[in-house]
Amino acid sequence: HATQYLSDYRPYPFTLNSTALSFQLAPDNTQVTARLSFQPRDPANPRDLVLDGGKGLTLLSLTIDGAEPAAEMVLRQSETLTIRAEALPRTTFVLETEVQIDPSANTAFEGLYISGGMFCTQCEAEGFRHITFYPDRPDVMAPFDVTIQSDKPVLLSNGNPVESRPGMARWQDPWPKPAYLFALVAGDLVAISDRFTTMSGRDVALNVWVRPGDEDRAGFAMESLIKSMQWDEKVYGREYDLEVFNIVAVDDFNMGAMENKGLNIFNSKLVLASPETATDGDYERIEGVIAHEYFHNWTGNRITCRDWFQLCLKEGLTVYRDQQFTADMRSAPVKRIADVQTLRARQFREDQGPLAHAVRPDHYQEINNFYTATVYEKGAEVIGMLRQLVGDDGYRKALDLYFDRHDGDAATIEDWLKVFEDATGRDLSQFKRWYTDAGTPHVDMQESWDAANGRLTLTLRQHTPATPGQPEKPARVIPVAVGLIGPNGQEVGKTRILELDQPEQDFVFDGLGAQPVVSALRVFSAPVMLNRQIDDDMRAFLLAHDTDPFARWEAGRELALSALTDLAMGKDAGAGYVDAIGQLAGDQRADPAFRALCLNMPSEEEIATRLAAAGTTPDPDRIHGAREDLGRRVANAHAHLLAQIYDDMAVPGAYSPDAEAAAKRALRIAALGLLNRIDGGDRAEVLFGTAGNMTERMAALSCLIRRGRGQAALAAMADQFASNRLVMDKWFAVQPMAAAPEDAADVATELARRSDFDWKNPNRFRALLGGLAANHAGFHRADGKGYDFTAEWLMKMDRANPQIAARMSTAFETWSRYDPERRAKALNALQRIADMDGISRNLGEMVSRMIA
Ligand code: B3K
Ligand code: ZN
Repeated sequence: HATQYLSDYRPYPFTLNSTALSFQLAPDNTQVTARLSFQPRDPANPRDLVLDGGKGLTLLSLTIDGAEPAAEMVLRQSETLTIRAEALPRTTFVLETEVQIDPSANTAFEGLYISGGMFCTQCEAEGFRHITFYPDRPDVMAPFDVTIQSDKPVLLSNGNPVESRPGMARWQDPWPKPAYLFALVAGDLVAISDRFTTMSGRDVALNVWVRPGDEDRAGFAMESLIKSMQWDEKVYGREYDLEVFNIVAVDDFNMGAMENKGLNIFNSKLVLASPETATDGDYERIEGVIAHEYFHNWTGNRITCRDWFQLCLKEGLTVYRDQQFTADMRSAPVKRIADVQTLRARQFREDQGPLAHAVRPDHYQEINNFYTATVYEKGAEVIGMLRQLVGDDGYRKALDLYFDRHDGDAATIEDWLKVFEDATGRDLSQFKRWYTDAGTPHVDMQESWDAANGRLTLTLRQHTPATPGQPEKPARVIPVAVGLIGPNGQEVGKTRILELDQPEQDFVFDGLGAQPVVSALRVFSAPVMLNRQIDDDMRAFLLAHDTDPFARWEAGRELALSALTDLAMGKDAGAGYVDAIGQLAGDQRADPAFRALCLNMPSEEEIATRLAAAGTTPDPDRIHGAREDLGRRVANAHAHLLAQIYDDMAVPGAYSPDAEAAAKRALRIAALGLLNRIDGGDRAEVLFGTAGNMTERMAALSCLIRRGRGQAALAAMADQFASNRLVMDKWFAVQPMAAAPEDAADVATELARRSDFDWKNPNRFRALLGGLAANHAGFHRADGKGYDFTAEWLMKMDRANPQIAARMSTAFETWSRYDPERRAKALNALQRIADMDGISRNLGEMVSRMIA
């Protein structure tokens, strides 16, 4: 499998003036006619026309300006079709091809496929080449004119509808776009509909299309869409640009959702929600992902990527935008803390192992393997840092210039940084390392206090551990936001952004009356690991007094992590944490969502990552034991308070997914999780039987499983929701996740034998394998059973759906940080995968990077 390099980029030798497609849909024999109007870029230098085209395409006919070229002028190779330069006119010409494809055989869900009887497409990154022969690269853009013939009642494509009668529909998309943004849907669908008037007065028809019977679960998605459209106008001045905006929910989908121009396609789990079937977390994700895909209309579609190495150009920016949106819709501090938790759990973990890569990678074998936490979440962090360095006004100016200068372009990270340089005058050449260099910087902070002169000096040092292919890491620009708190708990001066751009630097604070406590890395101003000398008393002080909510939460987190890592290494610890957490839990003035975040202990995975970063081999069983032990101590110490929180936070009346009610439920559930360690599961049993919403029912179910008394509740739920796939996905996921570590792999093995383990459905497969992988000590069971189970299923899945197999293989990405016995077992499982016959490029690349 060949490696692609960023440095090999060359513009396509032809421009594509227009694309006309015509589909005759049939499940196993769909015919696609493509009329492509090309123009050579440099007529003096004739070039072959190379089109991408997957193995599944059968070429029925090909003409150039209406005439068939000589057979030897057309060359079919396994993934391309080449037309020799000699057969091509020197000016504009029309290439027409007719191909046959078989959507019913498409189990990879890439290109045109069938889900629940409905035709749908997924083209990003390189799926369009499985539909017809085409220059399938993001820098080749054209307006599309699409005709669909089918007996399905609803026929959709990108752009505006121009013609429609029974059996036929025609759509035109005036905005030139790359093939990855193409979409087509044909099915028996119903819509919930609304309208939106844009800031300049254009009227837009909005539809959320679902299967008949699901309409009553689509309302929240529509509300979220309208909020997103309003927000992008208000905050970024960006208006929608077509007559219609369609969203379609499908059951078989490789990821969350896709931003196809004017026709977003969504995994049904990110559209459908009702209080009985969806949790607060599901509602928040739906709102965020609807916004994310909508925001892509400007950051992704109007301005796209020159090549796939630039993926973070659209993804990092769009994640940054959807994070801002959620912060505005809900609580900004709570959102920031949640985003940092995700970043640490997924991106720091990725950066620590063999899959570490730069936000803008410079080589790949399979681009679908790079839709990662690094490209997305760290890509968003990099933008947040840029904003801190240039200020809010600078950010706004730069974004205005970006939209102005690059509308209609396929752009690069260089273009992006240049608009910031031109708008603000700041030199960003060193900052660019955040895009090109992999790895999480470690920042050490030392304080020295000069009492005679009232002067505090902070010495900051940075060091980034080596990552695959990048042994040396030069210093980066790291914005470190610092506040000072006086002994009385009062803030001393304003938060300062220290710009650390050397390996080591001193920052001086003068004119201080008494030694302050330093609140460092406020708002998590940079995606780094901060090491500072600080004792538990100072942490408790920050937890009580810090005015920056992130730093305040972080102080509690640090207390928990230091206790847990000490306990996991057999030391006695935790008393300070148990006290401090009780005070915070009882702090009535604090937002319930914030208190819930503080009550949730760090995950076992996070403890393992922390230990590994400090050079200690994590022991999954001891980590599990330490966390159980500390949780029980917190519950025993504060049983009365927790029980009171549990009762007080019950939300009476009808369920509403709003942030305030969700916050109360979150705190209630956090209290339940702790109490469940000492009440034998009694509260959970009552709650499961009485809760009127899925948020509390799932929490109760998970608690019951943890106490070994989940059987009746599981049976009741399977009975009630047998025909609701999304609920049954939760049912499949929670069992291996909440099982005792020694049972998790057996539970998963048992579930995989069920007839409703429809493993080819990506959601179902992710539920089971992801549920096991989320049970840290269960997946890393010492006898290797977790590894073997996962490896067997990855090999099976790879033959049907390589993207899903590759994605789920990241369960192994940390394998090399464990003890020699586990390492040997994990490596053995990975080696078996690597040796399999006909392994896909997707899984092949992942496994070879992991065992390199
Ligand atoms: N752009 C799509 C992701 C496509 C993934 C292809 N393997 C969804 C999103 O990020 O908005
Ligand atoms: Zn995206």
